[in-house]
Amino acid sequence: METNMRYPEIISALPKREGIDPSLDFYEYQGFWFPLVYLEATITLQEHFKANPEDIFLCSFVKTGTTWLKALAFSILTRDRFMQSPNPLLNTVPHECFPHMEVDLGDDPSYRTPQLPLLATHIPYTSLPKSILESGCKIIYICREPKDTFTSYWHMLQTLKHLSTGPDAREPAPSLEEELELFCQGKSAFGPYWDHVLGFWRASIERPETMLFLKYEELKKDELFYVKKLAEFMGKPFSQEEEIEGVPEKIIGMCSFRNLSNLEVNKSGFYQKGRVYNNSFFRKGDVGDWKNLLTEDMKVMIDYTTEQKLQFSGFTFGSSSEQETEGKSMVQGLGRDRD
Ligand code: PAP
Repeated sequence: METNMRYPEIISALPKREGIDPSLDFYEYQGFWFPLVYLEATITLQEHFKANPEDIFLCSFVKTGTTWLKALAFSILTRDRFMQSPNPLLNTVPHECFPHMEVDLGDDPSYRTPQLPLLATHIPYTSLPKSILESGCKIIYICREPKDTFTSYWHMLQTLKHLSTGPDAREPAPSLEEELELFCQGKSAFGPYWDHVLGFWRASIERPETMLFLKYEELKKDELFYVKKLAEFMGKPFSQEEEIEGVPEKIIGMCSFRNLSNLEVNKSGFYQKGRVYNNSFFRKGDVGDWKNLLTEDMKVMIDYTTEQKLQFSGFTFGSSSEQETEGKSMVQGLGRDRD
């Protein structure tokens, strides 16, 4: 049993996988693998968090566009205050503009940013504190193509390893092949990824009026459409005057990868008391970057897992690009080989 662990009677009975240090060991709780620090906070939130009816939750798996969605939602809702005066995003990493629940609210579940209804979380749908689901609050979810999600996750793990070199650090960390296998088995932060996505996607079908489901690739393709949609969904649509003045375009520019990644605050500095480099949230922001990391066998492994996991669900990651079509035929080929 870990010393100083909160909820030791619950957590020490759970299946466990070692992380890069003990605070990041993974525990399987309610069907998902949580890093220890976030699991403790999640249980606290499940017991004590009270949603306000006007709260808006930005939900996501890790590395699927959280930072971008946070910047957009924040800019849209605060535009009256910050269109003329300096936008806080110019000197604050988007993650610090409002609470990320399992990071910031573990010790004080009632904390809110004054005059801002936004909260974010990576907690899976079925593990969200009950009051969120019962209060009918608005939820926005963003997902991303699994190979790019894994690629982004892998690169983030490498930056975490650099920061985790103390006496508790576990050596050697899993190789790319091992990490990919764990990801496909669902044994990664907040995984299985596919179950995380399907949980929110099914909920979005059941409660479309209170849930907006986004895809990173689609947001990239048509930012203007989705920024207007986000504003409408959050109850703050752009007025005709604002559209004429190009306010949605200005917000898109402010939140663009190019703009945010070039700001001093995002090039240097740390988030979460030194756990994460701010610049690790802004790596490339490309679609299809998996091609620069994964071998053909690795690609087939993720595509096959995706096909198996999404079978009969009716959900697809929705990219109509050639690589996706190619991926499908490879997976079908693999399926035939196994028959
Ligand atoms: P988190 O889970 O640690 O918060 P998250 O923000 O969800 O990470 O995802 C990070 C990814 O979004 C990175 O992708 P990459 O590793 O493939 O490059 C990051 O570059 C990308 N990203 C961050 N900001 C933006 C943005 N403004 N526009 C597009 N992509 C972005």
